Amino acid sequence: MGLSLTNKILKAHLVKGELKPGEEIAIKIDRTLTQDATGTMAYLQFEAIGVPSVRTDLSVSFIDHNTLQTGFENADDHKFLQTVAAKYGIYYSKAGNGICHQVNLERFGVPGKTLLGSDSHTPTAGGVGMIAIGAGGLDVAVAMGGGAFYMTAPKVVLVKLSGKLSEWVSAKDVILELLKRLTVKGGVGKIFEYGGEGVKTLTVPERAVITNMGAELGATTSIFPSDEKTLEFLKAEGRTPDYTPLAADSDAAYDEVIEIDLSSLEPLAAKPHMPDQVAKVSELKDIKVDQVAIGSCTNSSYVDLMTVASVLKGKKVHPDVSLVISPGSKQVYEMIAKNGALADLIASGARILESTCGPCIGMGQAPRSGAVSLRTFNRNFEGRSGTKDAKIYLVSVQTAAASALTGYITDPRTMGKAPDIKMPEKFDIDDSMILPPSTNPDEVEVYRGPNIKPLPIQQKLPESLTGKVLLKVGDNITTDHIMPAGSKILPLRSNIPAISKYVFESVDASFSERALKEKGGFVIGGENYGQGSSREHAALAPMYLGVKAVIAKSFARIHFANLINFGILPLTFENPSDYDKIGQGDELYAPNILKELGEHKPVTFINKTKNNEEYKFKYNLTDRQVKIIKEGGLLNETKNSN
Ligand code: MIC
Ligand code: SF4
Repeated sequence: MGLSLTNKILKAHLVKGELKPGEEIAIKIDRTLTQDATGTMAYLQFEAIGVPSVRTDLSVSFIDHNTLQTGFENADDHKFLQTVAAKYGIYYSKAGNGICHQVNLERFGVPGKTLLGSDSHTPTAGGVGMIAIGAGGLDVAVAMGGGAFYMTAPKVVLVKLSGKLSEWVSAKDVILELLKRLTVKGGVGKIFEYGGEGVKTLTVPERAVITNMGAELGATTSIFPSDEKTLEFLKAEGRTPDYTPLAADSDAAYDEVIEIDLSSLEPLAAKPHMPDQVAKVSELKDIKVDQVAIGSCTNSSYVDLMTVASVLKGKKVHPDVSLVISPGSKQVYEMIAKNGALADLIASGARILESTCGPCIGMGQAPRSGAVSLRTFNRNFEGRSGTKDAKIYLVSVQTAAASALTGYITDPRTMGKAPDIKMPEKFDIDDSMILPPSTNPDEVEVYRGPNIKPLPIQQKLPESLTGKVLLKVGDNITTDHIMPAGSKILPLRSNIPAISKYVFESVDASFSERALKEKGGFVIGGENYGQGSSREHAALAPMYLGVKAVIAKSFARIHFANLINFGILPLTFENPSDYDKIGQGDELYAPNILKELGEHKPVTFINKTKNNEEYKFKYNLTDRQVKIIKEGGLLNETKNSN
């Protein structure tokens, strides 16, 4: 049996373990990516590791999340990131140059390489044939220091595409179809590899829409082969030498196969409040729309914005709709400005924002109370837009543009002939906003503003644990629930004592105060706990508040790793019905936790509130991970083993 493309790349980068699904493996990381909201912590951790310069082929620090600058915090962080980059051999993409994943695809994506990014949508680069994985900042810091990345060897799923997308149907509808079939936890432990005849019909930016939102399946990553379309894209980006053709062996073995006939798809939308609540746009047609937001790392490429401009040209946005647009990169922005499409967008009544994440992460443009907002983004978790009761639908640019004109959710197929926009043969290239590292690193002094606070340190795991159940939650809790973002909270990412006040704010605003008062405790969760973003603050801030273990039905991949990295035990129920027996406020006691972990036995918890009822909790941890937990996290473990 031959190899899948995924396993070919993983095999070429394997430094430890065996490529058997479920086994722990370690891979060499060629490149890293950070963004400003996770980057400050990642670089503080990198500094703590203490190597003089990054040991990757290439590391890039992007500024794209925290650009609202309503106070000194963001600007201070940017200066910190710029000086750290200059000192340690890292390229620095300035604020305004674009969203990390879009710029990375345009300027840095190289088939066959591995990329680790401190952002969950790092898999976007799978559109150009990379194995690109999202991780917590600490894992990225370790990779920058030359360390391998530990992960569970994934199952490889072949998504076999046939046919061709119809008019007005787009790549966004392909990934929404998969989300409909598989749900937000359907991809956990898997890599989605695209193949089949249909692949040839998709350009790299279209492929990147699909790999980007593979993150919403909970997948480790997604990848397309590197073929003539990849060459076309790299050539248009002036990077022909970066091209290598890459494909799976013709007799490659896969753990699962899913078939999608592109010709059979129609416009789809994810309804509030989860990306897998997918319905046909044609069935949502009487819903009135208050806001339309176009952009994000999913849908902000040149062809996407040209499509929107072409639909809006000569027409006006509906009087009851606020249309906001953020181009994905300076390259896209400049090109639509030069060719007049930007003027068409402005003339139609669109509000044009800068090239950043913006409304996607609640940095401005929060909709009105109870609003319906159509977004071309990738996540519609409750409250993420900045308005708790807003109803967010995730759609394609075609559906967004059509609806902006009519004021109702509109199937774009009712709009007549679809625009026929081609990817340009040559993109405009100007890398002047990507600053190379200093040639005199010793002379660079790292700037640290008052918002940069030292890293909190976790204690070693004691022999026994005791504490209250601080919170009990249900299924699919996202890291946006655990550690919200938005314009008020995001600027505090480099200040853990300050940001920890907002942990679980939208679920239970008294959480942080109670946790501090009780000197920590436990959290009980349902299925897929910690899905969504890679933000390690969803582990770091609870750690600061004294959370010792999270006991859930199952965990999402990145959050699971982040909990371990910060010394919080991720436990699962040996007997699933115990979930119902434990209540919020119950006092739990784990008398022998250290010993049981050492012996790889399930851990025993006693519920003092419920007549000393006894529970057994499991943990799917390797020896390496148990050691990290015992030491109180990866940084302690790394320091102690040096
Ligand atoms: C997101 O889309 O939620 C973010 C903001 O990009 C996060 C990273 C972060 O929280 O800083 C992600 O997806 O990893
Ligand atoms: Fe930025 Fe949104 Fe993409 Fe996250 S999902 S990187 S916030 S654009």
